[in-house]
Amino acid sequence: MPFVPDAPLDATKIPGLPSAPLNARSAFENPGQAPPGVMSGASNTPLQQLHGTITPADLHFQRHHNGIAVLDPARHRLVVHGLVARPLSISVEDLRRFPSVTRTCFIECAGNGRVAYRAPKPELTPQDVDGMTSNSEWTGVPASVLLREAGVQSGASWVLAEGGDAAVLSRSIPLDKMMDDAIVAYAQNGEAVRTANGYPMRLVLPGYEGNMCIKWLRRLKVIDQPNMSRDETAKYTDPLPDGTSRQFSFVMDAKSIITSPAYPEHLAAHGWWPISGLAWSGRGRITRVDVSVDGGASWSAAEFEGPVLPMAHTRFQYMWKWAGQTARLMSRAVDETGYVQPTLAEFKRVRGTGTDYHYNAIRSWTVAAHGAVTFGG
Ligand SMILES: Nc1nc2c(c(=O)[nH]1)N[C@H]1C(S)=C(S)[C@@H](COP(=O)(O)O)O[C@H]1N2
Ligand SMILES: [Mo]
Repeated sequence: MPFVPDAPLDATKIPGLPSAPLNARSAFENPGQAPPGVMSGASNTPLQQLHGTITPADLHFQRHHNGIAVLDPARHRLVVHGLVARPLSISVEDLRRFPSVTRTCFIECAGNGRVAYRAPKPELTPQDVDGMTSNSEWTGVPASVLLREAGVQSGASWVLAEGGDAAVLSRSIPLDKMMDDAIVAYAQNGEAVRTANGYPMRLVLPGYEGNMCIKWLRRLKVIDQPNMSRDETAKYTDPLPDGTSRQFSFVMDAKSIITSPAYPEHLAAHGWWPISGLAWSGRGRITRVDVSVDGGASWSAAEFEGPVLPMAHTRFQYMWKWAGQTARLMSRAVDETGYVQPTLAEFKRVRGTGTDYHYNAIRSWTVAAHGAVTFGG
């Protein structure tokens, strides 16, 4: 348990605390991931407790298929091989000697939103609804630099990325994406990547489904066709109502969620309330977010609160004067390609009930006349 000091009645009358090796979160703030202790599953980010756009590293969601791997950076190697002129075996030290890049982007699990779509109920928090998306500043080496160092041979078109965890998770990534903006990241929000997020190195593919952002990265194999790994065949494929399936649906479509007011908040008084939330798109920048307080009958443009970066969480805000009526709050994101976040009815028509990934329909929160806020409605 961290030391929790009592707040003095008047902090100007006694000296403050001495410094500590780690500047801990205020003892009055207690955000946490949920559920804790999962072996093979997901720990969601408490979106309702965050401000701005960056997810603190210790609150970045975690999704692991067979536990959190603990890798010794002194022994870890990233092997680059396959259709290359010069196979490489790169240590963590070697990786840090290459020229680096830093960029902010979201990572969203392809299954984010599943519970709210499949089993909606009023008592869902933003963390429950959409807590498998997080936004970090990632630092590392462009995958293109490593692939050029290895010398990609003609005829190559895909790269198999593999993790060194007990899941040995592997995915095939189009070579074009790897050469465009993929990063082999060793740092997250200014410090080494957290253990659960792939220490000592992970793949970051801006805008692509989280599953492809291989953590604990140990191998990049240049190949001339997709590997057809378990996670790109048996999983991460979407059955459609017409009996066909969507496979290789890499890019995350535009989406948004209101994080406040949301369950379990309770509006204590009539008057002005900021409707605040996050919007993001795997296809580029968010260009507009509309907010409705009447269940989609009418919409108003929200403001952007901070940086609007491509493939990154964007914070929107809309000041709402609540007069005590029952209200249904919704947000609708539009990205720079002109793509508009679909309504739930549209989404259901196109994707059906068997769909298992890429849930980006518009969601709602209901504010009751007494101020209680619940999911859906
Ligand atoms: N090696 C490995 N990489 C992995 C996973 C894994 O279990 N093992 N999970 C994937 C999934 S499903 C997602 S959504 C993202 C989650 O990244 P995060 O835990 O850093 O949020 O990592 C991906 N990379
Ligand atoms: Mo995922």
